[in-house]
Amino acid sequence: MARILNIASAQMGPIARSETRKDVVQRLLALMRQAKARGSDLVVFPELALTTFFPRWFMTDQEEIDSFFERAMPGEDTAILFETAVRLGIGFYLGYAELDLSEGRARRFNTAILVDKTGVIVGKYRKIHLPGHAEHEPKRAFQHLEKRYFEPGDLGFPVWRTFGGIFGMCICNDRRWPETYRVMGLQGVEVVMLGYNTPVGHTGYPDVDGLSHFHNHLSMQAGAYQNSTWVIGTAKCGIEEGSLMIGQSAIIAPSGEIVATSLTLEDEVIAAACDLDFGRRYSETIFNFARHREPSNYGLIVERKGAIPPPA
Ligand code: CDV
Repeated sequence: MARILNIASAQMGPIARSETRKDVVQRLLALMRQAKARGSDLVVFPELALTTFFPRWFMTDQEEIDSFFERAMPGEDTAILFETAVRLGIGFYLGYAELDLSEGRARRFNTAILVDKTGVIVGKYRKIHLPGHAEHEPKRAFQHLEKRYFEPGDLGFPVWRTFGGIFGMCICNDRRWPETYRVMGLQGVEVVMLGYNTPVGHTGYPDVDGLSHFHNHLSMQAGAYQNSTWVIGTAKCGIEEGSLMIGQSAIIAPSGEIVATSLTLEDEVIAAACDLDFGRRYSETIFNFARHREPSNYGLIVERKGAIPPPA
């Protein structure tokens, strides 16, 4: 029997700092209803989807910083997302800032959860590749302080058997690293979901920053093709508190082809019927890992962090 799953990507336009959780959750609910109206089984929301992208600001007041974090999921303001998902019969991926107190100290992560159609959290992922910097850099127009506000995720890159397939998650900058997809590819992943906030002007090199849109699709398309998996990438975008962030949310097939992409920099739903067996054309031929990979030659990938050129 064909395993066709209709998956939506629910892009969000900017979230102002003044918007409350309740305001934002109303927007998420509207997007969830649109996704359901298009026949979707699962909707993928962006990274840090409940607040403005706060790592753009240097803050020292811990109370102020923690106002962007969730202490519980579902919490008071987010419970309605879970209830509505159950009522509509739709699952969702949601990114948020997580404040975890379970180990006797405050730990802060950039987190995503996967919720099934019964409202159960079936998977949690904590962002591993944290971009940016930890200290204030006054020369930057916008800070990118993910290394200050979050610690690297401690859950690895697991996959989950759910929605009739094998699902994995990552978050934003993770999509640029081949290791992200390959670790999930080696667990037979069929759908990788990810949300992102990608400000243009991050590197300060105009030629590099001018290619932000190209690099967005390049990395997701490569990850999909090289690992025989669907990739669903969802942006939060537009001009948010003066910072321009790219859109281009995309649903990408295991062929590496984009089957749907957003047109705006606003709240917008795109959807596609994803055949979860489509990747087998690739995983059983050109990317048959068991037949063609040569791991004994790949040791440096896990042994070495930074590049060390040979002696001159
Ligand atoms: N939120 C992110 O991880 N953003 C990064 C930017 C800073 C380059 C990204 O990789 O899109």
